[in-house]
Amino acid sequence: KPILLYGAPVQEGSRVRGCLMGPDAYRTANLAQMLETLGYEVEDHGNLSIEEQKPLSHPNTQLHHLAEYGAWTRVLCEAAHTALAIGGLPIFLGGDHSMAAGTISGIAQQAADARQEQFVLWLDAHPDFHSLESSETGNLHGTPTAYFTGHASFTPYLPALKAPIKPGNLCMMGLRSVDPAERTALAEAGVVAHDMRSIDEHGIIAPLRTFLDRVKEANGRLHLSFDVDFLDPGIAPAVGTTVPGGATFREAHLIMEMLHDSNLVTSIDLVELNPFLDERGKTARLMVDLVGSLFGKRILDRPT
Ligand code: DIR
Ligand code: MN
Ligand code: MN
Ligand code: MN
Repeated sequence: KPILLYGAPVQEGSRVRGCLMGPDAYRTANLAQMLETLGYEVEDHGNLSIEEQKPLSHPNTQLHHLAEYGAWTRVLCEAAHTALAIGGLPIFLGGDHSMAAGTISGIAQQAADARQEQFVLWLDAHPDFHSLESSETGNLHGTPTAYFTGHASFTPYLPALKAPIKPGNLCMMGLRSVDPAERTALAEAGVVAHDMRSIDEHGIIAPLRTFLDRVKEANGRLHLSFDVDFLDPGIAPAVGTTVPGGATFREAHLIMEMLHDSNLVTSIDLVELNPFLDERGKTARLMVDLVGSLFGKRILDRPT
């Protein structure tokens, strides 16, 4: 399967500017070349874009860039659906996490066309499970999971959802900043959510294996949505919403290696990289390295 790269220079979902430079930082850090070295065919489809939007208003006056959110969701939904339909493995280079409303709704739609069960692994310090009404900051990158699971209504701002992701098929790991409304909603919806305490207590292997076994059992597909702030800020400073106590270098690589061995990942978002906040490309390079592990880069051969 060829790997298809799509730049999604989305930064309207946050108040911190700089995510629009994310796609080019991945290119500068040699993402495509690294994947080619591992033996993959890679096509860079360049950056997606939206038209200029007229502002939309909403009773929650904190919300900003609602029209842009709708436009990006339409563009990314279409791109994700097409990428899978033509038999590629898309990697969406973000861009803030609001882009996942588009990528994941498009992917879910194509999985439904193919009559396959879609699962999502959400690596993030945040669940991004706000509705338009419950968002306190008004930052729309805090809302995509509530959209693509169908848990909250985003009508008429976002496209009508054709194939929701079942909340039980959405597994979150790394949570350590959850707003009260999100906490209630997550439990009510039945999202599989592992906070950092759970990782401290059980490590990442047991919960990840349980989830991957479920995907395999359902003969399902797995989308990985990887927010840079899943990682500890000490190793990954280039993100607008750092939260202390994130995943370590070793934990992150192990997750990627286990995902590779599972052979279940069929699409990926890399989100929230803000190169303006980086230290000489340190975070971009780490993300590229992690993608290497995800695509089979290993230290030594392992007996099968
Ligand atoms: C917070 C932070 N829950 C909000 N969210 C995110 O703005 O609603 N930070 N996604 O990365
Ligand atoms: Mn996020
Ligand atoms: Mn279709
Ligand atoms: Mn986050």
